[in-house]
Amino acid sequence: MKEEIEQILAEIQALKCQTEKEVEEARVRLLGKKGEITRLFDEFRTISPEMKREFGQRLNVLKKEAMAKIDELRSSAVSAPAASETAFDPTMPGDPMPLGSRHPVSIARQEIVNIFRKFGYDVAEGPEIEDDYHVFEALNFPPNHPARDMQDTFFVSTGHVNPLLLRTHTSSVQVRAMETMKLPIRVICPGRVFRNEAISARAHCIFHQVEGLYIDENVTFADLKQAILLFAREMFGPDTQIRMRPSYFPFTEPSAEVDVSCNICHGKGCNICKGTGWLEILGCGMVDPNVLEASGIDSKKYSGFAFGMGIERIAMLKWQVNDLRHYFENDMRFLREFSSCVEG
Ligand code: 2U9
Repeated sequence: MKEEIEQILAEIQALKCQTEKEVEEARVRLLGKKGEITRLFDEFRTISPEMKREFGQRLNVLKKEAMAKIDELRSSAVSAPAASETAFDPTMPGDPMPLGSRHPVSIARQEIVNIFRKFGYDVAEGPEIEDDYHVFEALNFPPNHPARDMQDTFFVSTGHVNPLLLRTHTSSVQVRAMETMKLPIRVICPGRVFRNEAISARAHCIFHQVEGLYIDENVTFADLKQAILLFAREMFGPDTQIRMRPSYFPFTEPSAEVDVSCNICHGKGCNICKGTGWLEILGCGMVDPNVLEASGIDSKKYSGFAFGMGIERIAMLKWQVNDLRHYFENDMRFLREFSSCVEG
């Protein structure tokens, strides 16, 4: 028995295993029900009491050594790779990659821009962080106009003559176009704008606009009305009617707000148009001579019209979405509704 114990001890010390499976096999061979150490314990029961004292201690040491070695080997062994890892088949087709879809605001912007491109307008973009001059001063806003108030505008820097701010409309892009482009100008400016507004179903502090500007000799209000009518019919259908209501903006004179006939009830009155048969879509007007002169354009020779619309509002009317906040929350259930929309 002594030699056997010495031999198993040497075997334990030399034992090496790579995988968890090999460790388990070694454990069964040494300590399992029919293992070598278990067999020695069985033999131990049959030996004389004098020998028991000597071999009892040796056997206990052997068992402890074996258990410690198995624990040590188990903690360093690598687990066997899963069947799926070993059976990788490079000829199998890959997992399908789910494709996203265009955001409805992006679809509506593209549709509006494409309509005006067809009419011969160029597309211009400009900075979202602007200066007071391009957002307010060049557009005939008096110094104390409420839009300049911190309640309405997000200022990036204050205390300067020409502070930096987040543009509240894309009109600043048209001002830059007037400064840099040769006349006549026909330009459309899509972009993101920022207003210090409480978020609700009808208002948001970030939204998107498309504004347009046309300056040439002899541009009249009749040209403006025709451009808006053609746009409305392209956007909302060939039977669409428009009506203009007088309005006021610092940068246009005269100014108007434009409604289109309700494309849901066709003028009969429904809850989308609140029973009126009309839906407001944009504001417009003849560019104020002060605005032309501020950018160095001779207002005696040239005249122009301008218009502006909120893209979210157009998209709400087009797809009958009743809460503006849907456009900003990125709820997949909402976005998926537009996956089959193709812009015109
Ligand atoms: C220049 C001269 C004139 C752009 C215009 C509007 C009328 C207008 C609003 C509609 C809803 C903005 O998104 S909204 O809140 N816009 O009503 N915008 S005329 O007039 C300009 C722009 C640039 C140089």
